Amino acid sequence: MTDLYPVNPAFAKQALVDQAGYEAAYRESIEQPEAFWAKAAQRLEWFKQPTQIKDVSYALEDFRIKWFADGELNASVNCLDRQLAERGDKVALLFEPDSPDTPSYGVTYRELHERVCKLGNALRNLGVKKGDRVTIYLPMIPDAAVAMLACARIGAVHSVVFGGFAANSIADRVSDCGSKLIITADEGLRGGKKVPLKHNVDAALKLPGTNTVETVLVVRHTGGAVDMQAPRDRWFHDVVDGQPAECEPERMNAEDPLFILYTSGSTGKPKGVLHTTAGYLLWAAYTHEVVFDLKEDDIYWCTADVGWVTGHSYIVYGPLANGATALVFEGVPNYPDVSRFWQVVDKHKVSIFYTAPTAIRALMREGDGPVKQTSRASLRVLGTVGEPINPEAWRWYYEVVGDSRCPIVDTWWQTETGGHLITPLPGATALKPGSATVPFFGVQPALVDANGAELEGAAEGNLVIKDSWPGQMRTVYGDHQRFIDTYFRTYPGSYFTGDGCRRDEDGYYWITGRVDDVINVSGHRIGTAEVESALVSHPKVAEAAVVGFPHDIKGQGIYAYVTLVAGEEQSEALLKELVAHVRKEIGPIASPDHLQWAPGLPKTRSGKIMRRILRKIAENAPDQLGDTSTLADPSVVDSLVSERKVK
Ligand code: 6R9
Repeated sequence: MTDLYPVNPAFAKQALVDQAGYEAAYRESIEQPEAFWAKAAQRLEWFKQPTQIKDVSYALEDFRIKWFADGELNASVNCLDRQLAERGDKVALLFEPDSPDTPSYGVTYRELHERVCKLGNALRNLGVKKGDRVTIYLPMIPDAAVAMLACARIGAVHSVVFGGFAANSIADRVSDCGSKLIITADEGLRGGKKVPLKHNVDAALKLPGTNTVETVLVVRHTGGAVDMQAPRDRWFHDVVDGQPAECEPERMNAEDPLFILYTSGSTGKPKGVLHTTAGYLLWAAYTHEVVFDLKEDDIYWCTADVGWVTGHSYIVYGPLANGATALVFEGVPNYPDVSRFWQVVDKHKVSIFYTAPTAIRALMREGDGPVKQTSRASLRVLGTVGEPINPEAWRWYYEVVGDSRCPIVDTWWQTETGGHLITPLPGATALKPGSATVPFFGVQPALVDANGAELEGAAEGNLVIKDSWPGQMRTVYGDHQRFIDTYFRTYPGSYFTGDGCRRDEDGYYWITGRVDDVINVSGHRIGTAEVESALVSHPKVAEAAVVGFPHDIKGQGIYAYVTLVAGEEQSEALLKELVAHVRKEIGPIASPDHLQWAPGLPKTRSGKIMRRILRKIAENAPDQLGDTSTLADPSVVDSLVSERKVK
């Protein structure tokens, strides 16, 4: 029997949505989607109200996804101008620096509006026009939100690249979307260490395909020395500070692009997930309010980085469209010590706290002491995102961090979905540790078997979503066919999530993890193909195969099998060199946790690598290898098993 944590009646009473409210709204959203979403769209401010609500077909020969197609609006107006009358002096962004010794400060809605307008004007002066792409490669500082919103204001499409990515990954993303301008900083700071952001941009712009970049704006953050190359590189403050504090917002069609965000898939290079303006913004704002039970006085903190979709939807667009106060944290959970998160919660009286299971597991390992030395009395709602949370970590989060007082919303969603799809509502949904529970309004999940047949009742299968929701991605930038093939061809008529899932007898959903060749490392998606191609780009590597394996803290770790070019010697030094090579090619998040020399890889007679077998060896479960008789050379398996060393 699974544990059930019923809704606290006192919480339900003050909540935006209780159980009856959820059930009624969910039913309406499915039975009368047009009426439901027409009403929901009223939470946005429009230049021109939409009259067309939903225009969707998943049929491959007649494919289209459009929401609010004749409406016009501007996302930055919704996040800023709209708040000025009532909330001009309210703190929009509360900045907590990497070091607790550096003063924190708040940026009000009025100040944020001014900063966004000035940058918007500066970008226009530099020739950035509606539809142009701008790459943002910044640390977790308020300027990251300013940069995103300034793009939105003038109709430029932002592409934020996570600060942990290396030069090659920046160059791939810049060249794929043909960015005209990059906004970066001299350096970032994380856990007391400097991240050479400008230096990485310089290296990226030496790589082929990046010559669309005309300007690099550099925020002076740490004051560290950087090379400024005239006329390309300009100090942000030189270009921005003298600009007028008003900037005419671009009138955007609901379906005009808002941003591109690259994410890993099972094949090839990362895909540019493209979100459009109205549907995305509505989804981010609506879910942010209802899922976190947001109230006017909440201090809301999401620990994600703006380089990921969670930072886009739940640090910038959702909270600001709702007029909330969002904390922006530059640092890491264990610096200067493992009590930092809870110290920050106390310092700023955080009431809603949203983080990843990997952080919870890492902090749980440090024991209850660092948590218990803080009060956390301000906390009201806790959230998790990024990967399945194991029930043990869930209970620790609930009992130790939340003092058995705060509901936990385990939010399942993806870069592609724009915002939460399966999630509890804290005043409406009884919780089960490890389950993302039930669908949000308008979301119709289903489970299918390998042949696409829908499974009824309690079952386990592949998770698909049967109809569109406003926050859905609209295309893969520059490759619409790849969008259709990746998500709509496997199970015709449905959106395929790439996740496996179980549904229990109460209709609760339990995500079991990716069913494709994507590894979820600390909540970050890494494609096995990307790591493999980084490894084989090393001159001494002939072939590589990469799989995920269970990892206590990270959820999954990266396990690489490497075959060397004939004549090259295996050595501890080369092993280190290859790990460093992957870090340099992709970034530290893709470092293999384990690298095993493989004189040969298990392949079928047609030459396909049998990853199923490699996964079992990586898991150290050689007794579960299954049928190996179809291999071209079954003996390679024995040698890999005997060479498997547990670290
Ligand atoms: C938001 C985000 C998406 C993948 C997704 C799934 C996993 C995210 C989860 C979860 C179980 C949750 N995932 N949230 N699995 N429970 N609450 O993380 O987007 O980086 O695109 O990753 O993450 O496997 O398919 P993204």
